[in-house]
Amino acid sequence: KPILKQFETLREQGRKAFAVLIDPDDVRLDEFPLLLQRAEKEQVDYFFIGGSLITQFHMGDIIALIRQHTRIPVVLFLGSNMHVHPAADAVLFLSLISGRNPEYLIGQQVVAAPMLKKSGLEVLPTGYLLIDAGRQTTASYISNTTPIPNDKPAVAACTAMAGEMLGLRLTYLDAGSGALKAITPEMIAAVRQSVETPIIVGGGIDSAQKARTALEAGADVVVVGNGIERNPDLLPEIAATVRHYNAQYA
Ligand code: 1GP
Repeated sequence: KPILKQFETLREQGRKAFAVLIDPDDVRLDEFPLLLQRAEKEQVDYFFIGGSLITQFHMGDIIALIRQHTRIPVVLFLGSNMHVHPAADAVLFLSLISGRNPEYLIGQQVVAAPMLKKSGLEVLPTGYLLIDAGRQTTASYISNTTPIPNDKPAVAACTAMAGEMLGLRLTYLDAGSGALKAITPEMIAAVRQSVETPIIVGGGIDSAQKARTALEAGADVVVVGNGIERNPDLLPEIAATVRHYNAQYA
């Protein structure tokens, strides 16, 4: 089933999904299979792979290991179209609609379009909103954009609405990797009320409680990267939180 359809079904049915973000730069290939076995056992729904900066060239090895150890779909989440890899299943085709830098609104996308068309990857048109994280993140530095203030849910809601009206099919609220503050439930709820698209939430989710708060506020998919890198036990904890939520409400 196409991944966009899977996300839309989550939203329709009130079910939730858990995506583990793999930053290729932080992967130690010898330890990686252990994480993969754990992810498979805990029924992680997606791997997102990417980062604003990628300095190591082993994306292909990482995807090959994922295929070897799991059946979990691989979604590229790229800071640059230089990092497209055809062995993945899909790519979040991000337009950074919280920013006012044309390069990340449409410039990069023009350059990537012909390559993506040939790649056979499923392209997921995504309105990408960077939210202030309590400190400057790599994503806002590299994109040279100002994130939406953390305490302005209406700005996020109107931005998401405009993205949906422009035809973007997913909304990604991101406080950026290693955020000090996760996105507030007020902001997630405001976006939820304003758009019909599935909502992906990530950045600074480093506890099962924060994941649960995001799900209850209206996130359809929670994304966790750094938290699991720092504490691998967080993976089963968040997986259990998502399963529990689905058993209770879906
Ligand atoms: C960042 O949404 C992701 O783009 C996840 O962030 O690494 O802080 O979990 P963390």
